Amino acid sequence: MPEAQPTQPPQERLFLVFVNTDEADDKSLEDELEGLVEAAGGEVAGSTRQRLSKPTKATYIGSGKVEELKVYASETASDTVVVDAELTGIQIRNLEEALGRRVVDRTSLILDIFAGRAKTREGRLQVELAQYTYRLPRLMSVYTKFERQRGGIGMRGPGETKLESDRRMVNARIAKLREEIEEVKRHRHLQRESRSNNPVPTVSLVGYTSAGKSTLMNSLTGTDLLADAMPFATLDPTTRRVQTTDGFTFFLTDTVGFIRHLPTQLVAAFRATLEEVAQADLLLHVIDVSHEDWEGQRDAVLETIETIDASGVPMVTVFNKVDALSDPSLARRLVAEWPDSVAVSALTGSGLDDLTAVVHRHLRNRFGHIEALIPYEKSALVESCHKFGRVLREEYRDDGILVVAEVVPEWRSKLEPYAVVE
Ligand SMILES: Nc1nc2c(ncn2[C@@H]2O[C@H](COP(=O)(O)OP(=O)(O)OP(=O)(O)O)[C@@H](O)[C@H]2O)c(=O)[nH]1
Ligand SMILES: [Mg+2]
Repeated sequence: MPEAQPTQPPQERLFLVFVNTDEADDKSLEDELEGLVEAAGGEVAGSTRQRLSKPTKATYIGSGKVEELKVYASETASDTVVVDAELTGIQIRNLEEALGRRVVDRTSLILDIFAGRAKTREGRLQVELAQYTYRLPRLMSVYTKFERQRGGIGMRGPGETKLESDRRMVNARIAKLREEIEEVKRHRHLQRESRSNNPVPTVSLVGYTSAGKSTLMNSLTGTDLLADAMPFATLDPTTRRVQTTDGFTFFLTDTVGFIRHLPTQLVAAFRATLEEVAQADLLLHVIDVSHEDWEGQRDAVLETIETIDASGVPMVTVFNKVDALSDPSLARRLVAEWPDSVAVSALTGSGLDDLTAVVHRHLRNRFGHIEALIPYEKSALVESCHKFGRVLREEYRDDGILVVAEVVPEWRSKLEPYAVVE
């Protein structure tokens, strides 16, 4: 008997609908959606474009386009249709009925990738919460037709409809997830508090997905994090200590990348993770300057930074992938034009010394100057000044230890009671 060959399950074939893109101008937006489909484990079967000044309520895209799409989808043997927009439950249901196949929007596609990537408990909880909050308002339309069919002899009277019980279940699950995330968050706060007793400054990498954040983290700290051209290679945050050549140390965090139209449910669910970003002392905004639409990506990141209330955190702009630039002078021009920016290649390591110098300069600025007379029984405070700041003068007197130092604000406030007022 011939042995059965192990076979890969066939990949789901997806047909894409780009909305308001132009092949000539928006190639990178279209490539981005294709990248998302591949990251979700699907195969692109084909695509079409739709110009829309105003989406229709029933099907988002126009009725003529729906007919056209039906033909394309069956000609290409597509299992699923992806619309590069956020659809309502009613639009999804109507499109699925008209096309006879599953319909997925941009948000569900991104949520799907996240669901496949989340590894830590917190990451999984956050993704599940995002999925439920996305689905809850869409449950209604899934059951509307079904509910209509249910009414009738023998079906009347008290009792819960399927929709009501499903909704109740989802709401209960959402409440439970929120509670669990709260619990993880409390634990994090405790960790953060213990870190503020040990106030090494923190720096967060932010940037568009695939900008090179993890590659930069690997080069700066010698970690071996996954760096991949696939969007959302990183989901769960990683923090490592970095020591510069002149002995200055800081914590560097690599975290989830941003994308245009990042689903709001995802931003809300990832609040705990993103709060870390908002509380950093400095952000390193990594930009893939070799990407044709790096300016659009930069703007999307700046918008997200605002949504997570991190726009008050000082930021250094890191123009990455300069090794891949066809015009190498671009990097020089950008650095000259943008304050607080550096040009690097996370891959080859060029410019990394400039980067650590800029980081050092920034973090030094946030150190406060203090002159204090510390009683001998509190001499541990002097030790801390050495550890977490720079001691400029140290004098052992009869009445205590006179210290002139530059320290981070947390320590400055601890020394304040002993400050020497001139
Ligand atoms: N040529 C070149 N490629 C780079 C450079 N930095 C990163 N890359 C490549 O860009 C791709 C994405 O890099 P990652 O480090 O995974 O990007 P990321 O910002 O962490 O992306 P996400 O985790 O998905 O948000 C990988 O294929 C890297 O090898 C660089 O300086 N030059
Ligand atoms: Mg990464």
